[in-house]
Amino acid sequence: AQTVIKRALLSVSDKSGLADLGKALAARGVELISTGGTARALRDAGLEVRDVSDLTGFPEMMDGRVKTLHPTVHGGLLALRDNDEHVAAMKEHDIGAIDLVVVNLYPFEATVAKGAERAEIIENIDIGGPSMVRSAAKNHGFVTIMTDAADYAELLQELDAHDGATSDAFRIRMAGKAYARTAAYDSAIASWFAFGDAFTNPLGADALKATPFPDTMPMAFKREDELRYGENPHQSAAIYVPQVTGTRGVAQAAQLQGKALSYNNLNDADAALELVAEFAGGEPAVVIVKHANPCGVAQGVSLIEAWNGALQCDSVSAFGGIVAVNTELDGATAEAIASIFTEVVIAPKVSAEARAVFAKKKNLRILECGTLPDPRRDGFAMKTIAGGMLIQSRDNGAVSMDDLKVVTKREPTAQELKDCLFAWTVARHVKSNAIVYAKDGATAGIGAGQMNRRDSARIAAIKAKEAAETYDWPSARTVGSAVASDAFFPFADGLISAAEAGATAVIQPGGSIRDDEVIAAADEAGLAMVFTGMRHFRH
Ligand code: 93A
Repeated sequence: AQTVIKRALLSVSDKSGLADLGKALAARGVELISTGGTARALRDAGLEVRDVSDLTGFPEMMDGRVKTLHPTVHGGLLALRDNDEHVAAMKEHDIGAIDLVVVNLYPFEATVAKGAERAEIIENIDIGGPSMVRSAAKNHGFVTIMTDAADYAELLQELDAHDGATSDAFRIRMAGKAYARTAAYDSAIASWFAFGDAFTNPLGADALKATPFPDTMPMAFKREDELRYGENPHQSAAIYVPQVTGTRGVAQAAQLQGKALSYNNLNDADAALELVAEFAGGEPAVVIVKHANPCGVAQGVSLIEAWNGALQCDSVSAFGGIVAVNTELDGATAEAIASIFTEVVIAPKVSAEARAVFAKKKNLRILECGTLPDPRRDGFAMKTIAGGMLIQSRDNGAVSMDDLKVVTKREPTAQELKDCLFAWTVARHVKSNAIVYAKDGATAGIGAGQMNRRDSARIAAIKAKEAAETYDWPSARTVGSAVASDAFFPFADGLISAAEAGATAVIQPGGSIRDDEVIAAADEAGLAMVFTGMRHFRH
């Protein structure tokens, strides 16, 4: 069906492009009908407009809550023009057909995002707008629905190409887009009710603790960017950001320079930032990530010292790495980072000196994230599986000194305990099975992603040995180190491997049915071992 567009109803909160569209429609002989603010904007542009209130015989009332919710409007949108009964009903009730609807909705998402009070947020839940959008889209056989100013130009091209009508294909595409918009809009509202921040949530802070897994998962995300490709060049990818949460992280970081961020860059930068955020407010810290696993982590009295400590853990893997720091990035550290091939650097702040250094490396991607994300925040982690999606709460659990239980004859020394907690902090950010050796606030060896724990322990030790050869150290840094295991040692073999590498202290969750054997092996090797009672699998 090709309906020549004679009457258009325009009702938009975002008035960009409105005057031009109104003029273009009027020039094509289309009658314009509009709500209060939209009508005013069109009149200001010198156009003739009929008020909706004139059409309905009702004034806009209740602070605008009821403007277009009327049979004259919805009958004009929903009537099937080729149905005799519908046409007769239109005639009987003096309802004129509406051929084109241009609507965008009250800015609910933006109102939440700006931290408005609850009453203002509620007032920005649009009722009449989505109703018109849905009516017009349902009747897309006859009615054209426009919900995005970016499509106005194409609409005019359609009218010119089809003698004042639009093509079926265009109306169908715009109808699909319209329902995607109302679906996303209601999702944003539902997510605000479910998880909105503590100040604006209708139930206050406690609502955040209420059952996090509703029967249907309201999640409203909007596309931030299309990415060149996904994990591999034959995959496509995009980045989405949630519309109503206040959490900030890699997705909100400002890119100061460099090539466009890839899917892997973003994934790795996220892993690096989340780990370095564990050291927020502490000594300067550096994390180097490769393939979403840290290959070097260190703290130091200065950032450059931390960089050297992190690099020395595994300088081979650091090639092409993603670097995150927990404090303002200074010029000297920037020089050191820029001296090896690096893909991405992310910092809360990048000093003028550091910027000048990086400016010489045009391709290097530099991100500035402002504040560091809170590692202990609530939230969700999602993963798709064939035919479904797994959702879990974030791994935000943490242990403190008080939670640690010494299980060996020997107590760890104060330094061993410090190294244990450092290794443990890193291990939770390493893919399982994770084994991390640490000494004096730096990782000495990292074993990641193996299918058994003993192999992770051995791989980490091999890397430490190679580092010792590279830097001509008398021994590997694993000698006299603390070793962390993300989950319990199911057998003594992994622990024995760690002892052979020179570890003197162990931190692990405990809880294996063979804990006794593992503890006995630790005692025999003279190790001190603490249990955390908490596991940190990461897959
Ligand atoms: O308050 S509403 O839910 N009730 C309505 O009947 C209604 N009709 C249109 N919101 C309604 N609208 C919305 O008003 C539109 O979706 C649009 O966002 C806005 C345009 O108002 P104005 O023309 O006064 O700027």
